[in-house]
Amino acid sequence: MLTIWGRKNSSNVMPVLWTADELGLAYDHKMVGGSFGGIDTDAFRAMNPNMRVPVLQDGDFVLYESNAIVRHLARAHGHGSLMPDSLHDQAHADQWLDWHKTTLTGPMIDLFWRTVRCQPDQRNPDLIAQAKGATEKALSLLDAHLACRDFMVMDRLTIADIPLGTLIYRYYNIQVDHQDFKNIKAWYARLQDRPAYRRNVMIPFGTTLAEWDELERSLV
Ligand SMILES: N[C@@H](CCC(=O)N[C@@H](CS)C(=O)NCC(=O)O)C(=O)O
Repeated sequence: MLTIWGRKNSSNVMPVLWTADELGLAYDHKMVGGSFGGIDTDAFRAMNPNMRVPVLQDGDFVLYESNAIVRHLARAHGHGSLMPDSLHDQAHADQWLDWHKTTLTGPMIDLFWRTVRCQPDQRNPDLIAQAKGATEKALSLLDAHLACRDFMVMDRLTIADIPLGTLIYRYYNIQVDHQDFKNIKAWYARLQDRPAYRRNVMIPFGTTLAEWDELERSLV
């Protein structure tokens, strides 16, 4: 039996839960990290010395790094669905998974921490504007890529859509003015048609640190 470790409101855990759900996998879920704790233990450190979620455990096999877990689940269970068939499509999916981590995640998470996960009196409008500008610079490129396709790679949902689709929910639910990205919006609507996206990604996170904490406590 697979075990997925990590709190449901983490943008790194969500892609793993969404992938497992799309593939119809059975798994045991351990809500650890954040206010749930459980990652500062010898047992958890033995699985992930970074003391970060998510972690996938399958008997003696243990894997950390969210995008590596998404790739592994799709390789093991998702040929013909989440894992593209051809080497070229697989390479393009890898390209977008790397782009997600190296280009979009930094500014997007910066924007998130400077708005939602920051005490209201500590918010710095200049730094928020800077993070929003950097996020939208990256998103302009994503919008251009989506101009002539329905999904990131191929004509169906693949692993390339999953971590990026997770961050897009964050972007549209942070209380800032949103740039009018027509192609991203259409793709986001396509993702929202999927029950597994709604179940695993569209989890309200509030607009303030107090709301974030309260919503985290209400997760089961
Ligand atoms: N590169 C790692 C980053 C993992 C990470 O930073 N996870 C955060 C949650 S988003 C974490 O574990 N924070 C500590 C906590 O939740 O207690 C991955 O993609 O898996």
